[in-house]
Amino acid sequence: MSDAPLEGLAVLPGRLSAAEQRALADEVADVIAAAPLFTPVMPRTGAPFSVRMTNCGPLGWVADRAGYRYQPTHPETGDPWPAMPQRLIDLWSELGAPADPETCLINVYAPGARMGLHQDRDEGTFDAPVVSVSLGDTAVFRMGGTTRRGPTRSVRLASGDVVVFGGAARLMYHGIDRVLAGSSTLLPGGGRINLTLRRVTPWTTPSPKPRSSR
Ligand code: MD3
Ligand code: FE
Repeated sequence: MSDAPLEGLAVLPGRLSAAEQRALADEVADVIAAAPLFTPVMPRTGAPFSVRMTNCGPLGWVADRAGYRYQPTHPETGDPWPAMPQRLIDLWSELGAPADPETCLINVYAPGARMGLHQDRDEGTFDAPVVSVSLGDTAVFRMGGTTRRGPTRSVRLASGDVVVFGGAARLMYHGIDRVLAGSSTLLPGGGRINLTLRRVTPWTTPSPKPRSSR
């Protein structure tokens, strides 16, 4: 079996400047103030994630005893998710992703938080890439193939790094082994924030305007 990186994976180290990271971290703090972090739990067992989450954009990912799903409102406040910061919409389109992103999932890693190896399959389309933006402390990111077994490799994701998971990489297994405390001063109190931009529903490409015959 080949251990070449999956087709459709693009790692962009330092894609965001220090100033862009600062501005984005401030906008994310505003989102969290309006849509408080919640602790997702595993369906059925109710075991809590160590990562806390919130969302912005028209839809947001939630996890409770009933399952994993996207919904238009915050699970605790019932409010619609805050608007997606324009700079995230712009980043998404600069990376060549289609239509507009429908959600930005905000994962907050306090020291010691991690995320086990998993596949992201709750979206109604896998045709669009997932775009990940890392802020704050460096993460040890583990990525495998499109089946649970087989070789994995580990990559460090630092503040300002952006990763595009398109093509075959869209369905790769991945997780966060650990976060390196003290590796960044971006976030007050340390820790790490990961943003993932996604399409949840299929989009239709506008059909060409019929050309007038005269
Ligand atoms: C590959 N987040 O939110 S980012 C997730 O750092 C998630 O918080 C991790 O896994 C984090 O689902 C990893 C990298 C990532 C995110 C989403 C992906 C890789 C992905 C979706 C499909 C394929
Ligand atoms: Fe994931």
